[in-house]
Amino acid sequence: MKTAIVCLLLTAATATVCAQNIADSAAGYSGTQGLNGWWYGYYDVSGDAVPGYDTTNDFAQCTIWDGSIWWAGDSVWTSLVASSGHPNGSVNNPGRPTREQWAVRRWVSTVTGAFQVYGHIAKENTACGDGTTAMVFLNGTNLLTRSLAAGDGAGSDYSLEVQLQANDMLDFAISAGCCGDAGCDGTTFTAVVDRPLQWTVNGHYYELVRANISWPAALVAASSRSYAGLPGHLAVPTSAPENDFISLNLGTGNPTEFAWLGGRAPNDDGIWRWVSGPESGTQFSSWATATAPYNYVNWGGVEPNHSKPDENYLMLNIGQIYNGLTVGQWADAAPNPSLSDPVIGYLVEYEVPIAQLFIRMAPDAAVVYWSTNASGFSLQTAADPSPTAAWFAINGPYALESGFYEFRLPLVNLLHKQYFRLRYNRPP
Ligand SMILES: [Ca+2]
Ligand SMILES: [Ca+2]
Ligand SMILES: [Ca+2]
Repeated sequence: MKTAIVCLLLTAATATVCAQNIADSAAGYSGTQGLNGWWYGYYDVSGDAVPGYDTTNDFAQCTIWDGSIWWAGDSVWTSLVASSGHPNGSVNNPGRPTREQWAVRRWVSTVTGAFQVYGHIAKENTACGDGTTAMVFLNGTNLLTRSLAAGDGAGSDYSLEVQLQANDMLDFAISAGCCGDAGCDGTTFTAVVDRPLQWTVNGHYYELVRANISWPAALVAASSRSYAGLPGHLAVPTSAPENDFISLNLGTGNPTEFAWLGGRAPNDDGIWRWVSGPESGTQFSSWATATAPYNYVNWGGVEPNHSKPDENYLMLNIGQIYNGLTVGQWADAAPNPSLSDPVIGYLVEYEVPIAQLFIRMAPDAAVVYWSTNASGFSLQTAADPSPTAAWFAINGPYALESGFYEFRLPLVNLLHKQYFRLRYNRPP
């Protein structure tokens, strides 16, 4: 077994952090307050003389540890376990006195810099009640509020890009929801703090996100993330050094662990394409044979062996040697993780957004189209190309086909010369 760990000495902090993981609410859970930076508490809303959640004065520590659960008190439902919590209700609180309390899990930062905070939010008991509300605060500033319907057992992921200083407080709170009914309010709320790792050769950042997720969902989820102002996409290793950086630095060393990459055989014909990032649409493999322009693949053993229907999605071995595949080697997988396709998450690559703009004249329209590795680009037009000209947004709708956005401007709308440009609007 080969494991590789890269340790970063973080500035303005005493901690040396190995690889990307800084904190994990489930893995770091314990019966000791403050261990691993995690604290277990609550906000007694009904007893708060000054309405509103105040990080400094309103967080009270749970005092009862029963061997597996932290409780705010004997007479309330307010409690926390490794991956979930339960609030108390102000209107209906089955079997216990009514009183509004949030369950609050706190992490106190030991690090400084830009980080990702992400996890999953879902209802645990979907049988009754009025739902719950999950919230994230950074030193009391609300970063996220997500209302969960009573029956939302599937829930959803969240990700936040945050700037942290040492001793900053991240609070993950669960309230009884809209109407104070705490029936069936057990709520999954996980939190991971990590720092994507930068490969100095190209400046890109890479991150492993643990999630039980299909390849199509991972493609969307990766594109919704950003880090250091850079948009994310499902990772695309186009060379051996890039693939090595990912597999060595984000490898887990655990048995039976693979992660999604941004490759797919979209037509089920052995023609593999990168379908995320700036390489989107470019072929990289014909069955197991590398193709131009990258001339790089890292299939292992008999892969791609297409042993199941729709085994057309690319996964990377990030664990240990598995069925003859060494760490860093690729295999084709069906879109959903399974025992034979043991995918435990996805790899995100963050890089400077680019877009290429093309214009083609059709008989009835000017067809403006572009490819990009990021959302957040918008099309603009002007009669004068100077920077000070009046540029007008063309708000679409844009068709999206084969990785290209497309907009058709009917010729009758074209007067004289017309110029087009793409603007990147995503906030840093
Ligand atoms: Ca509720
Ligand atoms: Ca890449
Ligand atoms: Ca396979």
